[in-house]
Amino acid sequence: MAVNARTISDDELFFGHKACAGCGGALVVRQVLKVLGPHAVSALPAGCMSAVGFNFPQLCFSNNSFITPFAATASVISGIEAGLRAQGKKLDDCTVVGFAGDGGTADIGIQALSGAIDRNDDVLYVCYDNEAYMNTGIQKSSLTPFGASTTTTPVGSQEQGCPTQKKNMFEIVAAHDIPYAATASIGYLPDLLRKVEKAKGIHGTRYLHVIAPCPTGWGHATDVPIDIAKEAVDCGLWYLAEFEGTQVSGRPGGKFTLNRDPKEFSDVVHYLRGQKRFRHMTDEQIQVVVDGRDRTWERLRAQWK
Ligand SMILES: Cc1ncc(C[n+]2csc(CCOP(=O)(O)OP(=O)(O)O)c2C)c(N)n1
Repeated sequence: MAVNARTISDDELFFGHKACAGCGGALVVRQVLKVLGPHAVSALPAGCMSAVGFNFPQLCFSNNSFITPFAATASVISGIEAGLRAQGKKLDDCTVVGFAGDGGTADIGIQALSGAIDRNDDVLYVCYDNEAYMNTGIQKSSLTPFGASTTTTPVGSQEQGCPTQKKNMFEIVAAHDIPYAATASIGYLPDLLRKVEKAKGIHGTRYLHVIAPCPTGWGHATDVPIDIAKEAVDCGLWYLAEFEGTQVSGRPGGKFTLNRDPKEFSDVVHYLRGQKRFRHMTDEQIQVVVDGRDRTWERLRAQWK
């Protein structure tokens, strides 16, 4: 039975999935595939997007799409790319794209990703960052922000949420001198779509890191993920930037561009208090967050402007 008949519109490639209401990750997959088109070949590791997208017989991808082992997103897209090239396919027409969560990218998948960038495989890697291992019940990853309550960093007499700072994946990836990398937010969709379009037109490895709120794990209403993702940028806890490596920029070592530099940040406390995972945070913990933000922006403004 053709269960994936294209009933919505021809550019919708990811629909009918079983993601929670308001899932930011699902929006990332849907929007990126819209730009890449039906010949894109995608691969997704264990994580929410494969769990909600491949429920046989209700398969929710209209393009060719694969599930990979948890650690192997970048290895699998490298293999698909090699296979397509061996068949004489032009990768301009069929972008090979991986979609992985923050755990699948910054923890277990980082070795495969680093290897793909080192080989400059002709693939696009998209990390939808919901800041924890959501599919298995909200465990801390290395991209969980300081203070966030998760099931492995609970709040109680001994612990006050996540004790570590969010790892800076964008700059780790840029340090490989990758042809193109960018950060994005579902709160700034036109910026995200522009970056996907740009990545599509570049050969070699490309990386997009998109902040994607998760109402279930972050503890906010299902109709506000876009607002929360926008607020993350506006209050300065997430920045929108691009990196063009030597191959693209022509500048040895590459070039960073800050896409948005708010004159004034919106209120961090408002951002934190709007999410259950941060509601326990003390004034001291909030000050750590604000000081970290200010130090980051001082560095960005001094180096990238
Ligand atoms: C080798 C291995 N270890 C653990 C798991 C269990 N597992 C499946 S999905 C998942 C969480 C994935 O988290 P993340 O990559 O952040 O994506 P999200 O679920 O948030 O979309 C885990 C731990 C697995 N499938 N394979």
